[in-house]
Amino acid sequence: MEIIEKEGEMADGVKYVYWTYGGTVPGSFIRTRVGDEVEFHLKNHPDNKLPHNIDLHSVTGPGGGAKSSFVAPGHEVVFSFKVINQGLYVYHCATAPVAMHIANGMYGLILVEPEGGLPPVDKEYYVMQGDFYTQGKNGDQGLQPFDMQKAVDEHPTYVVFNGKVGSMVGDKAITANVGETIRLYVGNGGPNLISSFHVIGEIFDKVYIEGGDMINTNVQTTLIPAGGSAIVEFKVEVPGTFILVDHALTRTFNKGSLGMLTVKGEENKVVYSGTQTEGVYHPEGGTIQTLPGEAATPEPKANTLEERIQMGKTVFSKTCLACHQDNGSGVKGAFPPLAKSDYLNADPVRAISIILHGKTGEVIVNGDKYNGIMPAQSLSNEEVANVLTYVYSSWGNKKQEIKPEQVQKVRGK
Ligand code: HEC
Ligand SMILES: [Cu+2]
Repeated sequence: MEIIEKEGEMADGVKYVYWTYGGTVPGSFIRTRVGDEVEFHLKNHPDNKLPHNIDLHSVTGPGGGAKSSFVAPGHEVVFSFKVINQGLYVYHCATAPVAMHIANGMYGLILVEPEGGLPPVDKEYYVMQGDFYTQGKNGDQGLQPFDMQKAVDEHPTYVVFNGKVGSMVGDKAITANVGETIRLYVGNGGPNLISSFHVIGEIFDKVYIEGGDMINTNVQTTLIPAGGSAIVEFKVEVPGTFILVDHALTRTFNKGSLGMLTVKGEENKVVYSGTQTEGVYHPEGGTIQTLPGEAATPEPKANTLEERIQMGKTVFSKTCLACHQDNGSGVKGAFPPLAKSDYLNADPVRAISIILHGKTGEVIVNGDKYNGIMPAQSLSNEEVANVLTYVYSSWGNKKQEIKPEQVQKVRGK
């Protein structure tokens, strides 16, 4: 294994100097079986600036190998060990300051399979969470140096899977087909945070707790300690996009720990129906009630452009404001702006579709990238027309009226 110190991208426009095992964060996945005798070669690239070493949690011996593997730039060390205990183990650099070496990306996983190997599955993936500390704020552009004080305070700027924001989303998402069983080797490099690992829309059929051989079943969220791991397995029954998160959710939505699993295949309406009916819900004692048999109050309709804008404003305040903000400014890095949005103005049909069907995946709005989740909004054709007309008529957008008939067309597709 070769240690490489190199500049990479933490997030769009945010550069960071990573220290890596094998050029990637996490480092190369090492696969062994109980009883294997491993001869380990650790090389420190001559262009590197620092000495490093490796502590493999699967090694029984002083420092997990750290003592025998200390290596200066331009050198190679060799040591041997026998893997005695099965499990999924973290390895990491243990050169002082250890937390800094880890915070710069020096960790990975080594699997020790039981005799005969783990039971077969259809797909296996490697995911490792880590927390990163930069001198600038989240999203500050350019090369960002490591911030020791933030690390000491345990206030990461980024919390990510596989070394960077967006490493597993969009076309980099992990994939599977309906009916397949997936095994995730999940590790947490830390250095500091504990991960509450969860996949939105899935239940883990099996979890090898903490990477050992005790198996728990039917788990929603599994705890992965800093410097620890878990093996999770689940069968995917329905198609869709499943979101991998640290369920400490501000990390996920504000610091980057979000990944995606895209599952293709046939729908299974028994396992998951999709929305079956959607009706008005008025709890007892609510102000407006329609009794069975009584004609429902017809939805008010806008007759003029003015009325449409007025009514659209009400929908906006109730439905969109929480994310896109009062003046349509959005929240940088999380919710794209609707004010003067080039993306919005370019294509009204697409805008209608986003409101009806929701949106995930990367979008670029006014030059800034966003990669969040907008849930589908359950609004009537009239409401969608009104709210979009309001948005188009506000904040410097290209004025235009959207009619309920246009919304119906997109809905019907
Ligand atoms: C829960 C938060 C949330 C709510 C509520 C929400 N959105 Fe969004 N919206 C988002 C996110 C996040 C994106 C970006 C999605 C992506 O990255 O793929 C987005 C994207 C958009 C876009 C395309 C990008 C742009 O800025 O032009 C439009 C248009 C939009 N939303 C309009 C609306 C309207 C209108 C409403 C109310 C009916 C609404 N949204 C409600 C979160 C939200
Ligand atoms: Cu190191």
